[in-house]
Amino acid sequence: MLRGALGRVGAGALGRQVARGVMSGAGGAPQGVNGAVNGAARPAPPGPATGGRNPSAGLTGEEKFLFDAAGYFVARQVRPPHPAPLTIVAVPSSSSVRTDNPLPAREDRPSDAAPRRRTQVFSPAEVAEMKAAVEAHEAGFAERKDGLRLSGDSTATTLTGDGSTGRKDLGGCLGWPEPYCQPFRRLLHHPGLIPYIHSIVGSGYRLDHMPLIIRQEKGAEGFHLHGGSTLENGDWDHSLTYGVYNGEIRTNLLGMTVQLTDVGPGDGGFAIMPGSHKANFPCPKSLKNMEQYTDYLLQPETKAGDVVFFSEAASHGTMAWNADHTRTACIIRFAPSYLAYGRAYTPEWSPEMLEGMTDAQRAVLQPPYHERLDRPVLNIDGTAQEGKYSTMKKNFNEKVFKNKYY
Ligand SMILES: O=C(O)CCC(=O)C(=O)O
Repeated sequence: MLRGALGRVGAGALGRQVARGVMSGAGGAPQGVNGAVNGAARPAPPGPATGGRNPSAGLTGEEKFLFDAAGYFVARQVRPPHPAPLTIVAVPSSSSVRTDNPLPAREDRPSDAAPRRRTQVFSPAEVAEMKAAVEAHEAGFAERKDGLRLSGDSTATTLTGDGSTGRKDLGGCLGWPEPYCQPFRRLLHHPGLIPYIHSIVGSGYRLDHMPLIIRQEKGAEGFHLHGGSTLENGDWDHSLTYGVYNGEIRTNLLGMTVQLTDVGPGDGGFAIMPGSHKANFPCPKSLKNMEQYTDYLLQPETKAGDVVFFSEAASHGTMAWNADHTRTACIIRFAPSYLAYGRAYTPEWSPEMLEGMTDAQRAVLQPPYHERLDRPVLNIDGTAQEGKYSTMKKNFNEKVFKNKYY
């Protein structure tokens, strides 16, 4: 969809602005948006009310609105059967302000909202399993020191923490020996997560970055704001494009952080500048460094087992850790089937990672290529579906290209 839009407007500055308007459009006016791109308005697609399309169908109407408006969404551990108030925690520089933001109760669910089939994301037992696996690999944590510190030249303790304790990173969890790899391999296709990932990066989604276990002890530095829609020189960072087209949400890189410990108001940890996935100007250094306007930053309050989904097009990062307990989280990035940002997939994922993986897990590890081209993909229920190329097609390609695929 993005390619189509860009192809029509070209890659010049004007085209870019028009395309950005398209990609930033909030789904509410697809007709006008199409008109802006094509020069001719297209009729609106049949909406769910008429039994037609149901874009981003794995998200409820509330989730779609919030993800599109804010650039992130917290999937809570326990989801009640009916829409419930959503708690948003704003963290100004000095103190925490908690704002309860009740959504209107609805007797009738909107027809475009998916049924609330996810009653829980990660149970305490699943969290305990992940934590035990991390503890078994404790010795592998590497602390970021000196030039590897993530707070850069910031002068703000909101980011630098005590000035010496670094964030600790641990990788390789998908290739850990049995049974430790299992709880992390399940993150690739957990039934409570697939509807979100399908709805935000599309069917055929793929693992883009290697999963990373993040640890912050008391006083540990955070990570300056990064990602974002606009490069430092003001150019559009199209590698991290976020957009809505005909009501369908897409982001080129989706961050997913599984919280393995509780994060209270003012504790620190993951933070995001809500709405910045649609920003048109580079994020100034003083903001990236959390030296100014930290009251605009949002550090969500989460429980162990909650999952934060965010568009990498939003400026996001990590606040220094203030709480007595240690923060542990697992961050994973997913991309649409045909895109890659990271390069760990090439020439191949590591053999330890691939060994013993199920078809469903291997489907998520496919390299970038279009879903149409014989790609194994995950169904919404977590089962894997084989590619759909016919033998006739493969034989023909073999004849023409000396390869089953072009
Ligand atoms: O601390 C977090 O949850 C976010 C970390 C992050 O964005 C990163 O490591 O790229």
